[in-house]
Amino acid sequence: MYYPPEPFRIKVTEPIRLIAGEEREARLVEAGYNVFQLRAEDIFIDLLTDSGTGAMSQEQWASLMRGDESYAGARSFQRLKAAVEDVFGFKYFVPAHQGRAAENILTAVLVKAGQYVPSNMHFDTTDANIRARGGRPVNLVIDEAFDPANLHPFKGNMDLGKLRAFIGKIGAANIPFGMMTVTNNAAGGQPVSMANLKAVAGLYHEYGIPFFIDAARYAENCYFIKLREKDYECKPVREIAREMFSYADGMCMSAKKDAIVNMGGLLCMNDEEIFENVKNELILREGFPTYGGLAGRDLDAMATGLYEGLDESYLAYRLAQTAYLGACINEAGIPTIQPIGGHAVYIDAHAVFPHIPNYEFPGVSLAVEMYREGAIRGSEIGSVMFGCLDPDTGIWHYPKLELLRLAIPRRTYTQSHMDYVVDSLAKIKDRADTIRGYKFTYAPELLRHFTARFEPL
Ligand code: P70
Repeated sequence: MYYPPEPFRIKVTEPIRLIAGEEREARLVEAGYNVFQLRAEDIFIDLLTDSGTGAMSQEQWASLMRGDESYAGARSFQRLKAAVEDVFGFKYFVPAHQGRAAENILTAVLVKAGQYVPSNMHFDTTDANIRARGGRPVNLVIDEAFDPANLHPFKGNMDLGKLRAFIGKIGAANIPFGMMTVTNNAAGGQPVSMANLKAVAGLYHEYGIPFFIDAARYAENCYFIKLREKDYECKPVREIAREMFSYADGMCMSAKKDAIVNMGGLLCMNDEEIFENVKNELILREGFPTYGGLAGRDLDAMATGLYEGLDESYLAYRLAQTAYLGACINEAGIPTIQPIGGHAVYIDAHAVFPHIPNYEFPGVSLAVEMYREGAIRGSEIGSVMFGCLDPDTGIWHYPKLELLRLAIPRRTYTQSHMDYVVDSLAKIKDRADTIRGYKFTYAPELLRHFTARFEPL
């Protein structure tokens, strides 16, 4: 298994400590067995998310010092504007404090109650923001995405037949915009091919439906295109990105992922009227359009991070590190979604605990065991996150996959950290048949994974 040398060396360190097993047990009880409720200092390896948890570079720290905190028209905004125009090529944009803030503004401006927003798969906050406006998120990814062993190189692709049938059934007038999430976070961090994205854009446009990309991990997606799609192997990733965004009418992005900042987001578009409405909504909710809820220094660090996230030696290392963790976990006999995605390894929790049904949350069982075993934190991507009550039928729907995601913060952990995670998982596997499921003691209506509490069965 190949672990690439990191294309950086370490100048600043942050201590982590491994607390004793009995202490971990007590922390789990206090947290209601929801790892979101643990204190970060009680965690040894934190793979809860790759969002906002990456290490900034020396250039980004220098950018923070250059930050211009003027309320309006700051120099830092101009730097960000130049970077956004250069990297994405949209006519208009506003910063937002993170991805869900951009989604909130977009859905506030475009979604009316009862309307539908199709995508390959919406991630948690996008799904919730559409629902919060009375809209219906719809996932139309290819069926291969739900077969963890299937080796399709672009498992994030939209099923074009399903999309055409859906538009035909619902009618374009009930679809304020269509989306694609790149990479597809809800089912394995899997990429979308350029051919598929182009065809999806063509289909939306055939019906006059605006097309927005959820671009949280677009750079990783573009590198997968370079590695896997014919005719792209010699193209610079920056050109691949420009081509990708040229097919869309806009995008929203959590900059906490591929722009490698601790906080930030973007909302871009080509339509002037949408931009005017977005600006007014932004002023009400986030801030003046030249800072959008961020400090000037955050805008500056984002401008620098946008380029670093597209650096090809960084991207090669990034995807190889994730592939290494996945391959070692598989070698220990633990099934994951295949192929290994860009930012995370997704363990098939249902395969690890076949005796735990989806309504007893096998992903929560695995998240708890990882903390118990090694003070490692991962996140459930299964029935807690995506189980939902159908408003029309009153029936509970469960997602097709019960996953435990190990998301790798950017430029943060090394090979020995990854090996430690694999050792801990191997020990859990040895006692898998003794592990039980969980039930809710508290759950809010939307985004319940963040604050739910559980009890072991
Ligand atoms: C993650 C976080 C955020 C996200 C995303 C896509 C494709 C938008 C957003 C919202 C959320 C999360 C999940 C589990 C644990 C912690 C955090 N994804 N679109 O880790 O962006 O968070 O900036 O509002 O993946 O995948 P933002």
